[in-house]
Amino acid sequence: MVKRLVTIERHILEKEREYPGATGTFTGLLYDMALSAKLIHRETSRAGLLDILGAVGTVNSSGEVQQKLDVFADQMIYKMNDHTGRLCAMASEERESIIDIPPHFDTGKYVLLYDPLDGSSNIDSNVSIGTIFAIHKKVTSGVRGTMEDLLQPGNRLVAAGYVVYSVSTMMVYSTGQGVHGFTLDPSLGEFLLSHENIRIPDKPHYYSANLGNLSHWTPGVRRYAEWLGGYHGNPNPLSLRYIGSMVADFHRNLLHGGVFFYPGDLRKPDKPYGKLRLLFEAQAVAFLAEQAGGAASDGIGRILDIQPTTLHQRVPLFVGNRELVEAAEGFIREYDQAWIEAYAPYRQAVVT
Ligand code: P6P
Repeated sequence: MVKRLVTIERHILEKEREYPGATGTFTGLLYDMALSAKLIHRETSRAGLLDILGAVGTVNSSGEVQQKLDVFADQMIYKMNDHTGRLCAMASEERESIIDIPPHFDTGKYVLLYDPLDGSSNIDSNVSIGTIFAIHKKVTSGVRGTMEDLLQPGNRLVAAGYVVYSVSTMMVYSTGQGVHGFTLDPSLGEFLLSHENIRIPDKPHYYSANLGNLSHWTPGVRRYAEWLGGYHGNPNPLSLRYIGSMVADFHRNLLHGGVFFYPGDLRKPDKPYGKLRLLFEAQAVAFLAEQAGGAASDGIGRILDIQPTTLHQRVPLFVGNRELVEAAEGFIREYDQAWIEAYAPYRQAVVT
């Protein structure tokens, strides 16, 4: 029997019909992300054959060496979205500040924030990498977007998703109506629905963290990591899976149950907030995790309630099964008062 083939375009349209308030603009924006993903897939799947591996000799706004594919992916997403009239502004993890829509193009009522190629340091070892995106509605008056439209808490997101370039290329997104996964069929050039309404399994299997940082972690986070592995009375130890590409690590835990965490620490007392970016990494996976029945915290409270103050601000992240995220908060509350006090000034107003 021929299985019903649902392309991502059809799925988005079907979901749009369920919400008369939704407009074609929003649907078009998700199409554009799917097309960007196909074009980035094409380059990443043959990167070893092109002169597109390696670094370009420049650094991004966070001082990280840019890979040729980073720059390609960033430019691809920008060019797919700068002229559509759907956006009033963009922001990229690879660029310092707001990306204005060129003056000769119309603007729209959405803003797009994206990490074009997360985990790109893994590219030349052929390890999975990903694209992350988040979409907010414009909140300011006037035609063009401003930083205020970008610096919105995740509890106002209208959509978020990622693409994971791996054994197969998958696009996973949510518009607040559940989490849905599509697998790219390269022979058709179509993303086909393969994982409808993803829910994080109640029984977790994995934990994902860089245990190489164990010696730097705070006492509570260290005890939490030991607990996850079966110490401190935990009767259900989890398996450790970590490849240093958040999208791939998160995707595994989304499908099989588990927790990914990248905590803050006191290695540099003036930087207690960890490595991951709130707007380009944490908000999107937090939105998806909650849509799939999970949770996401900075170790103190809900990621989606944090009010951003700068575009590239970093945040500790614990994301996955709700009870595993809440356990992390418990260990931190009990053992990490010094860190909580050091982090407090960086943890801006919580917006509920
Ligand atoms: P570390 C990739 O650079 C990234 O931003 C995430 O995708 C990943 O989870 C993390 O950094 C890996 O960082 O310090 O463990 O190499």
